[in-house]
Amino acid sequence: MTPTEIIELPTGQKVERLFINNEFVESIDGKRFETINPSTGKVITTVAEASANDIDIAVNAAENAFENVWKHVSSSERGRLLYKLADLIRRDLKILAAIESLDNGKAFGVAQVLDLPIVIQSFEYFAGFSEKINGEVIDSSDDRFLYTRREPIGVVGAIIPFNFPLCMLSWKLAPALITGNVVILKPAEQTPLSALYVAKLIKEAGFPPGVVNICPGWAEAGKAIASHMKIGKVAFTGSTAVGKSILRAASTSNMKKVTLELGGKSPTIIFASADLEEAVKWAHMGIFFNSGQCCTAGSRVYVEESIYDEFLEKFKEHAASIKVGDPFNKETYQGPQVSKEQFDSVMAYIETGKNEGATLEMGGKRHGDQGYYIQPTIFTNVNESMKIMREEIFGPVVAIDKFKTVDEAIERAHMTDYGLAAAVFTKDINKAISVANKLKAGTVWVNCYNLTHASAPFGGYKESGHGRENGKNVLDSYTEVKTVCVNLNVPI
Ligand code: TXE
Repeated sequence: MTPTEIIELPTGQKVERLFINNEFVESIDGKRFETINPSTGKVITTVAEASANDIDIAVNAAENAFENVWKHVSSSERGRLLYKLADLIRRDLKILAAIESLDNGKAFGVAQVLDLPIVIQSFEYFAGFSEKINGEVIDSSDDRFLYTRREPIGVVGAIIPFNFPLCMLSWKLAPALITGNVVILKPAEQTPLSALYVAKLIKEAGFPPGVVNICPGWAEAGKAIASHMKIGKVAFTGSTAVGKSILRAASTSNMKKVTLELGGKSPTIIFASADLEEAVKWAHMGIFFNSGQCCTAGSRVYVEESIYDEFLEKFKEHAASIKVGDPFNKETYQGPQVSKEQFDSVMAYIETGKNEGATLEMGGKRHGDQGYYIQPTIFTNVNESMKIMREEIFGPVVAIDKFKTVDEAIERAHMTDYGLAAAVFTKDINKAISVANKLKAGTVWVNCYNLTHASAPFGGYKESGHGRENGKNVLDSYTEVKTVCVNLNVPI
């Protein structure tokens, strides 16, 4: 069975259109765009492209669904629908993992055991909040009765990137739906296919028409969401530059609420007291997982001077053992970059690193002769004035340097505009906790990397974002709190 057949398998029906009101429809102007297989550079298929007009139609469908149907659906029923969707995703896990690999290039084996379980976990975790999202009674004075209600915002927008198409979809849809909102979701232009397959499952699960609308498209569709007057909240994951433009669009339109999960330049700090084998393994996962296309990528590794040489040797050995290649090959760990643009951008950073005077220890070249593969690449002799130490590269490129003291490690870790994640490796628990407490990052991993859970808040300090996703706190960003004040100072 080829991956393309897998996409068409379950019903034989074509899904590469906009999903509005539980129907797959062409865009108003009939425009379509190509989605490319990054392993070969060849077109997989074409997909309907949403314009601002299509977003408007989707918003009206969503608003109608909210006012006339979804608002009146009980919290327990919303939870049941999310559990049902999770079950359908579990049933079709292999199909979804295959679509994800085909469109994004990530290893099929990894998508099966990491991406898809995260998606299911997200829907089930948030389904568990059904009937548990409550207001409170506030004890004030005898002449007043005060209580709060947690109400849905209404129509919310979600704009997601190419690196984890299904995980990002679930992180946005699940909290939005359990809190009673309706959604317009725009997948990334590079990876629209898995979201459209989920659209089919949403219909099959029994969500009423208009509750979830999925509109593939480019920046125009994203801008239309960010500036739409009827959208009350937008959740975005992507670049910091676009995140800033979304904040501007929100402020000049209807002051919609905004949560942003943006880029990073995360430091990994490895102390001499670390278990070296473990540190090598996790630091490796920190940067090379998902071909380096992770917002949390541990792209700056700082190693305590006394173990630097040994660490570097082992890290290089490990990197040399990475199987780069066809995502559908069982042995593959690292697939291609998602697109020609991303490939070119990462290769340009590698050239910059060389020109800036960093030492290219390993890699630095294209892998193979077709598709967008890049060799695992290691730079040493780096400093924070270099572009490769300041900017998000979003590829399998790591910079490794040595440090002498704890203070130096923390100071250099902070030499970035970002603050999404960081990692600390040591067997000294006191050192681990005190360094973790000092680091300005939304997540600090100790003796591990990239482990997320639906229950753990995720987001960034500084230019890595606004607000948090996951965990129970995210529910606040999808609800309005209403205070009701009843005057008891009346004759009875
Ligand atoms: O991101 P964009 P791109 C970083 C990473 C990467 C770089 C560029 O460094 O190399 O961003 O990637 C939509 N208004 N991250 O170009 O442009 C777009 O269609 C509204 C980090 O893919 O930010 C897509 O759906 N929406 C990151 C989404 O925004 C707009 C993940 C992300 O695209 C828009 C991805 C606009 N003006 C990239 N312009 C992370 N945090 O994990 C584009 N979009």
